[in-house]
Amino acid sequence: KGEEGSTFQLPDNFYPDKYKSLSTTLANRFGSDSPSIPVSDIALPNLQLPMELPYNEQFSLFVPKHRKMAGKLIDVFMGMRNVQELISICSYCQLRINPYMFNYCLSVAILHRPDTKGLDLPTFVETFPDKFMDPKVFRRAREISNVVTSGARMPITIPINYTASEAEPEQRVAYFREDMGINLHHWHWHLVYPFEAADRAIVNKDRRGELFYYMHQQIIARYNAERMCNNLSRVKRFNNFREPIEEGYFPKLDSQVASRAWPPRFTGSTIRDLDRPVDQIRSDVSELETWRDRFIQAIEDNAVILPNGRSMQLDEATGIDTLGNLMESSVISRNRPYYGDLHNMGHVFISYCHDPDHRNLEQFGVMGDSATAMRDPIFYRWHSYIDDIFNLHKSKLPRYGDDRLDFPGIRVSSVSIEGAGGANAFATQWEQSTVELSRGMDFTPRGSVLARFTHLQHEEFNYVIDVTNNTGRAAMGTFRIFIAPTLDENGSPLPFEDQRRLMIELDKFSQPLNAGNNTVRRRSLDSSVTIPYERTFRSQSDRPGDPGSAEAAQFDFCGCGWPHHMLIPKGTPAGYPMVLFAMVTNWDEDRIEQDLVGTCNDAASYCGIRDRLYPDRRAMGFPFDRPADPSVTSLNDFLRPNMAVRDCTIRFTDATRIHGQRS
Ligand code: CUO
Repeated sequence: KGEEGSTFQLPDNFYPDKYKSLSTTLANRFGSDSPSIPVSDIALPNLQLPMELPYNEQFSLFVPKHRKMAGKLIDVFMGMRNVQELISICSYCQLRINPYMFNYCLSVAILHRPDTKGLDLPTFVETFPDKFMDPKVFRRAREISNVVTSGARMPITIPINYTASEAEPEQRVAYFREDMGINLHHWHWHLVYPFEAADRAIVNKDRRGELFYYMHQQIIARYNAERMCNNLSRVKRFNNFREPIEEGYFPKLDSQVASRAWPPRFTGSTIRDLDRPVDQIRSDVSELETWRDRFIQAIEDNAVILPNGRSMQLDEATGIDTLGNLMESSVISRNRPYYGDLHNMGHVFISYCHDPDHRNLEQFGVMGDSATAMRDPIFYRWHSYIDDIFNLHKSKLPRYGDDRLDFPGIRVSSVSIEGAGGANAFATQWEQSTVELSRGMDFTPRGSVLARFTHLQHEEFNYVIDVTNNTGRAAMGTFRIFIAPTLDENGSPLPFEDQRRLMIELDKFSQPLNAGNNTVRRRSLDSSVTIPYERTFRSQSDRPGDPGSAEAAQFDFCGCGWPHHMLIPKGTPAGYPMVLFAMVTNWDEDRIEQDLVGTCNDAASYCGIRDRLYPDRRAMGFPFDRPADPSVTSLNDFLRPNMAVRDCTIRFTDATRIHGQRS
């Protein structure tokens, strides 16, 4: 059994509960209508490597051995000749392969196989809710599903602040770190951009390394704004690997698969040399430092050393992409043996600092899993450091001159917002939403079990941008909208160089401009960085159309995207000052010619577009991706006629409403 070349036949109706959602989705769509799944005889591929991970262990994309196992399993799923075979191999795998790894690899395969495109991936929070919420919920779910009939069940409420008390200052931004939508976005991003697969096309996506840099840079910019709204200073980068980590983190998550609590990290922990035979990890902290030094050397030399000893120049257009792939690293790194695996192994070192030699038989902490890493304050310190290194490269690039910044004949006379918050004021508050738990429990409750949780929300608004087109004919503009804090932690105006790194992309879109005056209105809901609320937290009852219908498939098409409810930072009750920035560039110079019919592209800024080129020719983060001319000391110095700014505030109201019951 399990040997290469042998065949197997499984009974129908074989799925254990843990896999139900993903596997039945596949079978419902392509198999029969009945819950039983036809299993065909197939030649069994070699699954020895993926089967080495015990069934009840945690699985981490960042652990090299796990990554290799997953790469192999992805290859197996990708290699099945048709969906029938894929279903068959799934049914063979699911009692034998670790559920987390199975779910990850099957998700990657479904996203990348031509014959499963458009298939509904059940939201990960429903499949593995234990990665996203307080385990007390599951105990309660068990209780109520035994005693209360499904129609009479009230949602189980998850408190918003349950991982630390107010004595921990970092807790002020726990609503951001522990937000389900943010963690789901991060999980999905890494699903769309896997590190390893034999089919290089899965890994080698257009500007993948650059997007790794940019998407995580934006997370840091957003987190810093969030911190500043909460009277915390900008995040301190984790650049000295020998220094104790000040921030502790106690995740209060249980793994249902491993039947274990996720390990905490105590205040003052230090990363230590790793020697964990069980994970085939043996690496010293000094190795991390060596990779770091080589990486920085490459930036200083503006060239990467290739395995054959030659060097490859880093150019202005693609240097950041090369560095991103080298840093992450993925199998498309130009020289993994030399530059190593800096970013991923940073996650690994941090996530094992409580048990570096496995003497206590402990698993990794939340930093070891892309679905949970963003809960931990150290995630932001690590990625802030990574971002600083990328910024060294960006700082060496030529400054943008008039030729790159101007749009001759186009003048943006004003930008503003209109909405329920009042003129140029964003309004935020708490909101409660529900998520379905019944699919992801380790028992099968009869009927629905809902968890109610609290998250940040903003009032929707419109951007209003007045543009004069003096070119004498119609033009097409690319609108680029950002927002940033205006004052530093001490209340002094932020210098341009600091402020540009805090710029949060809110939207980017193209729009025709008639000759003469134009007033462009754009809805916040249409943002190019977010996915709609319903896609982040969809539950069966929210879903339009019949499961498996074309309508449902389109709706579920892709889960990557910043959650819309987190578009705007929290602000403060008094109104936190921010500056809104709008720029119009020449679409003829920015555009990428490609067919976007049927693609999921509503969060393209942070996620790209599936199977397509990144839809903007400019550097990601343009025009703030690099320092400006030294004469520019403030944002006002930077402005051109085709740009405009507006001072705004974000006013937070400490009240909670139920989603769908808008005030
Ligand atoms: Cu997304 Cu470090 O890459 O977590």
